[in-house]
Amino acid sequence: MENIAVCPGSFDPITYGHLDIIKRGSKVFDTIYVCVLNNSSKQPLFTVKERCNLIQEVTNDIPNVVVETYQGLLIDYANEKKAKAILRGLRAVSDFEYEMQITSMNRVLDDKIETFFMMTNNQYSFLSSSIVKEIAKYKGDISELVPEAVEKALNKKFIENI
Ligand code: COD
Repeated sequence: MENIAVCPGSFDPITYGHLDIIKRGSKVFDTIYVCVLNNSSKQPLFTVKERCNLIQEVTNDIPNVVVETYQGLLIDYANEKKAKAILRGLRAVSDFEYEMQITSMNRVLDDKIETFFMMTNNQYSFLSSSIVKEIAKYKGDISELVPEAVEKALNKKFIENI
């Protein structure tokens, strides 16, 4: 039986931290559905389509990764995909409370789907989409933080928004 995982997030935009979790996860699971979902507490900079296109571009070389979007509950999407697992990344203790809350809530909604956590690579433990956007906004160097395609998209976005 195929081991399917969903790697959900806002990915606004995808960073090397996200990409590291997706790459490492792709060695453990047969298929990973990277799904762009709505986080109602965040105001995205990129449209869903832009975010999906960027993820697609930077994961093109990983054959068992599929990029999609979904309007609705993560757990419903995971069931549609027949996923056994939800894959999340953990950076610092500060992530823990939030992750525990959504994991517990997802388990209330469906206790057959397990959430798996992968510790961030030390190199990316400080990295978040918000920090990258902040640095890009003020024209700082983000080349070590995001793939080139994302860097270009961010620079374009901030030029457009001036
Ligand atoms: N290193 C390792 N992991 C990282 C790094 C890094 N540097 N940066 C981010 N990550 C991890 C995050 O910890 C997270 O696990 C994942 O990557 C995605 O991060 P984000 O910030 O892009 O995504 P979130 O946290 O905003 O995603 C939240 C969801 C969109 C998944 C959530 O809101 C959701 O499920 N929405 C759908 C509606 C729903 O089902 N709601 C009920 C939830 S109980």
